[in-house]
Amino acid sequence: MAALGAAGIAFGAKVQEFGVSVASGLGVLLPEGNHFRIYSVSGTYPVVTRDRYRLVVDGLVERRATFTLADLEAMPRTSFVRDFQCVTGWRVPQVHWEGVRLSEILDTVGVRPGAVALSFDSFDNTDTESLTLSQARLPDVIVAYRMLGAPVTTEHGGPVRLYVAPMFGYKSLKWLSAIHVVDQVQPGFWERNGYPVNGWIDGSTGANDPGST
Ligand SMILES: Nc1nc2c(c(=O)[nH]1)N[C@H]1C(S)=C(S)[C@@H](COP(=O)(O)O)O[C@H]1N2
Ligand SMILES: [Mo]
Repeated sequence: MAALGAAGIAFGAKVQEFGVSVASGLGVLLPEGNHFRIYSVSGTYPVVTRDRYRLVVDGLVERRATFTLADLEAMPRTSFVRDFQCVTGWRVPQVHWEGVRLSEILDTVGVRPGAVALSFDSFDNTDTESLTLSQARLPDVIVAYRMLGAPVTTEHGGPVRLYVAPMFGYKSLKWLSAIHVVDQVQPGFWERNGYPVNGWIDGSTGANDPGST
């Protein structure tokens, strides 16, 4: 197992576009607003090169693992087209996503009895996220390395970000560094700041989500 340190991570000094660009209410879609806003709650873009990228998966697993980008790309890949929707109201229609299903990663490491949730860390050392195991196993919840028809850019959370298609954008953690399999849901950054832990876009339980093709 490769140890993951701060090596290889440089922080680009810039950009903060945090919650200020759209002041509309929940679910209000602005016709002129269908482009991505680049968010970073840390105020920085962690720059992780493709060569140095590592994803650690640990906690309640049979086999703790560290995945390189090549490891992830060698796993069964899935791709689909979905809208991306921020809880503040902006939405980008028909975004192409590609990566490996989170369920595939969980099956690779083996989930131990007693596990109920996942906690996600970012290379920004600030944002965090959570999903229950059953949410994580939905077919359109992926560890994404391509987006918009190209490798995920640094601004969008590359080389690797989470994409949780049935939920609002805040669940799609950028600059994904680690997945911890845990015995209870640990609300992430946005949830501790007031967003729902279960960020379903349609307000349902997600049971009717058609999944990906
Ligand atoms: N690490 C990190 N991930 C993050 C965020 C963030 O600030 N930091 N913002 C979230 C929110 S609220 C949204 S809407 C999307 C925005 O994705 P984008 O920056 O690629 O447009 O990223 C999500 N993931
Ligand atoms: Mo968001």
